[in-house]
Amino acid sequence: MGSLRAILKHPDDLYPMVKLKLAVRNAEKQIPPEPHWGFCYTMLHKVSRSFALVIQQLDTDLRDAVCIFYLVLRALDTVEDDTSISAEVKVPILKAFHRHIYDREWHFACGTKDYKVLMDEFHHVSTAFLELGSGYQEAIEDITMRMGAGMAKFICKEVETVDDYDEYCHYVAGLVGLGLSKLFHASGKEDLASDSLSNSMGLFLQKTNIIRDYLEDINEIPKSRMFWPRQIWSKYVNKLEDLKYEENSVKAVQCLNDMVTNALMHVEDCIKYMSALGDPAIFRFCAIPQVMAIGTLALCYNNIQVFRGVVKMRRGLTAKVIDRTKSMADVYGAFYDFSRMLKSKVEDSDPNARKTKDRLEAILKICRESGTLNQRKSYIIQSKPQNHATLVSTHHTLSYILAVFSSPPSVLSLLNMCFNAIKS
Ligand code: IN0
Repeated sequence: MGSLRAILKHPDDLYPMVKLKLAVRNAEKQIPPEPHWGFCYTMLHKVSRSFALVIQQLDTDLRDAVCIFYLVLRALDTVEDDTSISAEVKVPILKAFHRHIYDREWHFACGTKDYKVLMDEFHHVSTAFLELGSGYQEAIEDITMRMGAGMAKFICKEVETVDDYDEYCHYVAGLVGLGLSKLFHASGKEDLASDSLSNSMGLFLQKTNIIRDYLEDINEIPKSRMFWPRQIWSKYVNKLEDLKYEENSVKAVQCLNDMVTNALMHVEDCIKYMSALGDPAIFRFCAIPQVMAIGTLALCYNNIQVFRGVVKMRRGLTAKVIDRTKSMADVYGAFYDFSRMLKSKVEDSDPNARKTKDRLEAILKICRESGTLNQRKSYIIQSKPQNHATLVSTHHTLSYILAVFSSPPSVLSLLNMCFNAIKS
């Protein structure tokens, strides 16, 4: 994003962006002194940016367990994703990964940039893992074992049917949901959620990523990665890569809309899962990625740009979601707004228009029946004139900065802070 233009267009993004920037800066300062924990939290910030902040808001022992779980999964992912490693080398590593986490000596050179550092210095992660409570260790080990085996299965297998697609997403994301539910339960803060609802939480996030990342995955060097199921794309084109060619634009968008409609199937379960959470920090941790996902789907639907470049929510909207997602009422409000935005994009000529609208109507109904919608700040409607919104937002931002600093910063450093929040 990084553009002043986006801020001028959405002036009320400024306040949450500055707030987020300061919160990230503050969280990055709170790195534990022990070298292994220091490495883990520094790495967490490098590989997940804003999500690290939400993890850091969890209570201490759960926070440590989730941090390690996140890094173990990222490491497993790094092995799976590295297209330069042959299947013969990769499969045994994936299958044995749940044992490697107990071995302080183990490491395997792969990945690039921050992920290479994570892999080279994996001993810090295993050292920290061995300090977790046994309930946490067992949950992480069990999920790592099942995920590694599932990933190994799909190394030599294509995603053909919609069932394969659900199975693949179960291994790489649904199991994360099952693992997190176990960690929440082990912390004593939540009842144990059902496997089926936990699975849906992961499937909704992962399917959104797979939809959004079409171009990046198909253009992967040395070998394309293909996660869109043949059963869906073969209704529109002969080869998955044909979707990126301009002459197939109409078919490509129809296929994309079919994929979005498939992902929407999980929303009801996700809402059920979130509404059963009791701890406010765990709730935010779960709800923020879900709201980002429905926002991303709303952006991707009927959008040819998915096949041309990167389609991501603007940074200001991300900051707004992080700032505003605190309660179930906020979740209903966000799902309602983004579903309405999606519905307004459905064209009657789309082959799945009826199905998409039915799914959206079902989501809108759940949100309406929650009885909480009139309390929300809308994500879509710009209710105030731009210049008024700019003034209000600037006032909010300045009041916030003055409130968090014990001695008021100079005008120059104030401007600098706003500029940094927009730029980075
Ligand atoms: C996650 C999930 C996640 C969070 C909370 C509850 C969940 C329940 C079920 C399954 C997953 C759940 O959230 C992260 C979000 C994230 O990493 N965001 C990135 C943005 C991005 O585009 O990468 C950020 O930098 O902010 C997530 O996407 N996944 C994940 C991984 C591990 C854990 Cl412990 C939790 C990845 C995935 C594949 C969707 C499961």
